Amino acid sequence: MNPNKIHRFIFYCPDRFEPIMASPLMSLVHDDDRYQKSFQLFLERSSEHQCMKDFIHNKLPHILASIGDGKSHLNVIEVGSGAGDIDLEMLSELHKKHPEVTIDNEVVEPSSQQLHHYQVLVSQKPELNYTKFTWNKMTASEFEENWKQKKMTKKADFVHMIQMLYYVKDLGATISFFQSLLDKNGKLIITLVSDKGGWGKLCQKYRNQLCSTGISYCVTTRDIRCFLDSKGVSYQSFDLPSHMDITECFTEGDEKGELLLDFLTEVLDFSKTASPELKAGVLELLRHPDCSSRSEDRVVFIYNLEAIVIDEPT
Ligand code: SAH
Ligand code: HSM
Repeated sequence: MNPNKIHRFIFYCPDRFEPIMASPLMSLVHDDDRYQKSFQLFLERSSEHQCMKDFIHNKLPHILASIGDGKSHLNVIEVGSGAGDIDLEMLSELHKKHPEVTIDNEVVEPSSQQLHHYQVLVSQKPELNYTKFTWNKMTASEFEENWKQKKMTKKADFVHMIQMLYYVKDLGATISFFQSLLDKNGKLIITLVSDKGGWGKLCQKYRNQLCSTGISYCVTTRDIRCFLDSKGVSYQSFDLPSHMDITECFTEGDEKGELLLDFLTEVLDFSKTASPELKAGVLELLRHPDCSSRSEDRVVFIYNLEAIVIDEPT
């Protein structure tokens, strides 16, 4: 076997089985400080959190209406919460829909910085007294291991994984585990970038080069849909159009542009470590009219998120 060929990630779409070559590129998520910096800048330059909030306020209330089956207590699991801003918006919609219930909230987040920000946010909101938070500083797979080791029998009414499945090795096994925790009428919500739009095109064209860093993967909701279809799991899906100002990416040596490129490619120090061909190809794709629009002197990357809603296992 060629040692340079590695299969680290299990893809579920039929066109995705060719082996991935080992690469000298490092995954951005390896370096928590730089990941958080580039994620923060990405949030400032993109409409991502706004489009998530639109989904949360306009669609989520209907999705959450049927959960709980009349119970006075709900269990929630949030995986890859980041600093918790999106999670708390969701919690607040859940509370509005079910104002009488108390909530147990398991937060699963491996970054201590992010977990700390989330804890500070919660400490500033005494109105959250209907919720008990359990802080799990760990990855999704460590959480699964712990859960199984402790032989937990608790069921969840609402599980969500917002923009985090890029960082798990086995997408299908992770989804199946969290879906298996759902109680009657429970819901699992996943969001990722969609195969439609600029990010999908970037993943499709450069998956082999960018995916070989071993810890983060070019996955889109197409991979989720392929997996769910193969298992006969039904789901609802919502398109969430978003955009990001990537103008700075095209100024050689621009510090912010480099941070944004790291986030777009998920590669640590992409500008300094990628081959000149890969860098030129990625930049060309990013500014191609299929992926971006020009407005005045700005280059705006157009992409979609997709939210996939899965019910309890049948
Ligand atoms: N859900 C938040 C954060 C998304 S960024 C939001 O939408 O704003 C992705 C998050 O996943 C980061 O906070 C990162 O620390 C976390 N993460 C990375 N690897 C993970 C893993 N294996 N399991 C769970 N979370 C992970
Ligand atoms: N590859 C990471 C894509 C992303 N993460 C978008 C959050 N938003």
